[in-house]
Amino acid sequence: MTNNVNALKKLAAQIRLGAMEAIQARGFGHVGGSLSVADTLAVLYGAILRVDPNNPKWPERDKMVCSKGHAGPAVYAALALKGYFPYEDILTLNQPGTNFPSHCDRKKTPGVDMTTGSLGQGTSLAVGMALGDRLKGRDSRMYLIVGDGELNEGQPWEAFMFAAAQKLDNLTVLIDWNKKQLDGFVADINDPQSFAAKMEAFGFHTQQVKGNSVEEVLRAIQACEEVKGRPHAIVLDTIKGAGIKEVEDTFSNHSMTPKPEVIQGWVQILRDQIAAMDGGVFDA
Ligand SMILES: Cc1ncc(C[n+]2csc(CCOP(=O)(O)OP(=O)(O)O)c2C)c(N)n1
Ligand SMILES: [Mg+2]
Repeated sequence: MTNNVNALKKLAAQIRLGAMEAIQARGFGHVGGSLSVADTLAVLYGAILRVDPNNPKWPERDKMVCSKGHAGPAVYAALALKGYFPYEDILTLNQPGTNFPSHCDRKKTPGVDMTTGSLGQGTSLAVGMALGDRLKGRDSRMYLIVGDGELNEGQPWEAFMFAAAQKLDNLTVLIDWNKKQLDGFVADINDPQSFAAKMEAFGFHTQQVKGNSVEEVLRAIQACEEVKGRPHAIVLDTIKGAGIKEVEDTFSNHSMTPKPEVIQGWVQILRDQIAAMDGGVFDA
């Protein structure tokens, strides 16, 4: 665990690299939404989560639900770097018989706390788990990642309302506001206006930060620990495809099938970035 910003930046780059190497091995996958959330995963697994990779089902652990389950490649990279399983395993992403399916599956992958992928359902599940922890008297925290396009669904809003009514202050909702969903801009498809204003109105302690800045995400998550009696929401102002300029600049960057030489180029960019970074080696 580390609070060192340089180490967290490096971990974020390593998560991006892991996600891209896994997608490279399969030939296609969810590139944009894996990259936008890498910094948040680095902060969670590098600095925040009380977990034990040797005992993934430890009941007192903090939990992480990635409701945008298609960001599996980034989640798997974070878990591998944290020490849940060998890094090479994630290179079986989405292959027949793999334990690393395209979308997160708690029955297959150690460290995955909830099966997700059918968008809109993860919030209800995470709220139920957070409530369950409270009823059992555990001091565990729940961190939930939702997509901005995912919030087109009605179900999360029902669960947000319930979480606030229950004063679930062990819940932190991280909204990956990367402005795009599968086939276009969120604002064009079903304009959410301000997520921050909505979450505040629902009764959440709400912050909005630059979500591709590990410093800002770290500070915001730490600030949640000081606020009692309300669930927390952090709107992550991110870029879909963050960290690889060519992907950021590609309009359709949701699920991509890059030519082998193209994805090899992205992998090399990330390897070069990591080699040039100080911040030491991440110590799980
Ligand atoms: C209920 C449901 N409808 C449709 C899909 C197909 N789908 C997968 S990802 C996606 C877009 C999600 O957009 P967003 O939540 O913004 O994710 P991100 O931008 O972070 O990739 C869609 C429509 C799904 N997985 N579940
Ligand atoms: Mg999105």
